[in-house]
Parts: sequence; C-alpha cells; structure tokens
Amino acid sequence: MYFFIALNLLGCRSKQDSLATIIDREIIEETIEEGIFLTGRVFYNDLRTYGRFEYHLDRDGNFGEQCSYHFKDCRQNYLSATMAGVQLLENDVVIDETAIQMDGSYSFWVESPIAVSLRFLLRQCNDVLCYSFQDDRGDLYSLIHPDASLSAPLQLGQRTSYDLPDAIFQPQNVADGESDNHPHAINHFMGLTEVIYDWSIDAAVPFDQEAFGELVVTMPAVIDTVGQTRNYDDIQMPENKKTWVRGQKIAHEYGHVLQMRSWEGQYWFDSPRPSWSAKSKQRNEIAFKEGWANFIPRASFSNMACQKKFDLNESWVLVGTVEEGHLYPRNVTKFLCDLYDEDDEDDIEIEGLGDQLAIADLAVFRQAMVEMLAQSTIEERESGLGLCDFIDAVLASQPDDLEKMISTMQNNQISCGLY
Ligand SMILES: [Ca+2]
Ligand SMILES: [Ca+2]
Ligand SMILES: [Ca+2]
Repeated sequence: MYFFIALNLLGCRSKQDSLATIIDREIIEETIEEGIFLTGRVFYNDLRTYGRFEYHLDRDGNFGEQCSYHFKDCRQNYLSATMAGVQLLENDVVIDETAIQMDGSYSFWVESPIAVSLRFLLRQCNDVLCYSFQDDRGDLYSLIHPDASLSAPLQLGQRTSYDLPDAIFQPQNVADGESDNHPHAINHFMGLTEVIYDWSIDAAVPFDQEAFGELVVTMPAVIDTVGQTRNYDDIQMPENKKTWVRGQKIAHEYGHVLQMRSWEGQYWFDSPRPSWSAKSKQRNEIAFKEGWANFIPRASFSNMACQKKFDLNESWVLVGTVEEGHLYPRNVTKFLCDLYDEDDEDDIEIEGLGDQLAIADLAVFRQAMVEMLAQSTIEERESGLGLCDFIDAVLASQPDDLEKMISTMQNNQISCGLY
C-alpha cells in the first residue's frame, strides 16, 4: 500500500499536491484511536551534476535543484530520499517495511508499546520492480536512525504519536561533501530511481521482475576499478575515493540493463568488453549499444537533456560518412535524441529538412528494441544488430513517417541505405 502512495507522490507535479498528502496524514493520525503513530523524514546529500532533481523535495518542501560538487564545489544539498526503503525493527526482527515518499516522509503504525529501531536501506522492491545497492562484501547499503538504533532503541508508549528528527543518509562521522560510499551510493540510487521511474512507471515499460529478478548494483565494483553492466541483473559501479559521483553513469549502465531485458536477457553477439569512444568508428552492435546507453541519461536528466546545446550539430559535431554514420556512438545518441525530443533543429549545412520526428514516448523506444530482436534471425543476432535494425523496427510500426524519418536521419549523418 505504501508503495502506491509513493508513486502518487512521484507523479504529482505541484507542491500543493504534496502538501495535501501531509494534511491527509494529520487526519489519519487523528482518526487512529488506538495504537501508536511513528513518523519522520529522510534526506540525502545530493551533489550530483546530472539528475532529475525535481523528483525530490528539499526540507522546506520546494522542488529539488542541482547543486554540483564538480562545477560549484557545492557541499550541502539535502533532498528527499524518494523510494529508498525503511524498516521498523523490534530487537533484530523486521516488523514492518515501507518506502520513503517524495517529500522524504515515512510513517508506521504499531499496536502496542514496544521498543523499536529504524533502518533506512537502498532497496526498493514491490510488485512492479526491484533494485538495490550492495557493497563489495554483498551487504546492502543501510543506515540506522541515530535516535532509534539497535543498541539504543526508541521506547514507544508514553504518547500516541512520535515524530522523529530528520535523518540524513550519511554516516555520522562523515562531513557533508566528504567522499564516502554511503552518500555516493544513495546519489547513484536516486539517479537509478529517476530513470526507472521514467521507464517503468511513467512509460509503463515492464521491469520484467518475474523473468529477470532483482537488479543488484554493486559498489565498489568487484571486477575492476571502472565498472560495467555484467548482466541484466548485475551492475558494477566503481568506487569514487576522492571526488563526488557526477550522476550520469548509473543511467548509462541502466541502458544496458534495459537492452538485455528487452532482448530475452542477452546481447546475443559475442561481447568481449570493448574499449570504445563515442567519436570513433565501432562495430555495428557496439555503436548501437553504447549510443543507446548514452541516450538514457539524456532522455531523463533535466540538466543533461536531448535539447538545448546537444540538439545543435555545431556544438556536437557529427562523425563519419553518411554510409557509416550509424557506426559512431555519438551519432547514434544524437539521432535517438532527435527521434525523442520535441525540438526541431535543421542543420542547413546538410541535406534534408532536419529533425522532423518527435516520438516523446519511451514505450515506443522499448517496443522497437523488442521488435528489432523479434524480426531478426539467430545468425543476424549473433553477427550483431544495430541502429539500422532499430530504425526498421520503428518504421514497421509507423510506416507513414518514412519521409520524416529520412529527414531526421539526414540531420544526423545516418543513411542505413534508405537515401
Ligand atoms: Ca525530435
Ligand atoms: Ca532535436
Ligand atoms: Ca538540413
């Protein structure tokens, strides 16, 4: 039940809506005649450069904003820990569990006077989706409320309601802005939450929990110091010892998870880990896979975006010839952005009327991903599917858009033999 409240809060777009739910909570509190009501709020220090910050509220109830450690040396930006988990424990035993709402709040109701502790954890699992963050020993990232700890639990019973002081998801001996795995992990967790929200809730793209299970992010990565997506349920993130996480990497890695979860759980082609660069020519399937992954943060993160500077060919120069344009991750990302965005930019230096398409629905992108696999033979899959197959799949469902598609392809130096 709590999960759906959290979703409603995420879905609301005005401060009035979230205030209304706070008022509702007061009414609920009054109507409970017996038992004890326990409430509180959880925030985290968000110092990312890239994210969808407005999916969180600050401590005054205003929509969250960017406060970049990298660009502005920002050290404190407390935003609501939306969708993180909270467990209520009696002794060592979990007796209830809920999700943190968009305003950072959580609430529990208990029947009788007991001593409780509270644990906040980087895990969100419900009927629709399931993902978590663990350290390199396999332990879930979690922190205990300092006023309701295991060694010094909070004794309930003298009153009918308790409102605990705000908690910050940061170990008590760690200063704001100090590099540490707990605050870093929750910054990544929130980036992942924002992207998963856009795909699996806003666009209703299946997370496919039944087929593929929980997505576990491990940080620090146990395989190397760079990190990668090892499988549809396994993302490895590098440790950041000196500075702060910028924010886009987790969304990029989730792009790989999305692709594998759309492709029956695999890439199909033999995938030794390539070293690649967005501006140099790649194998067809690598250009598509990495260009697609770079599209994911651009589609979700408000201050990264497909629009503005990225929409202009003069600021993001295209690479390769028209015949080979789809073999460059840069062009692939730029093209997917043009397909998705509503900004129509025409490069007058090259043929065509410019970015003529605006498929603003991520579900269409997912469907094309599913279809391009369905339309291929095993041999084609093993030799590597790419952007041209993706374009064929989009056109199969909207053939009337051929001219606009060609114009959008021209604007990104990609022909795929269609012109
Ligand atoms: Ca467009
Ligand atoms: Ca555009
Ligand atoms: Ca043009």
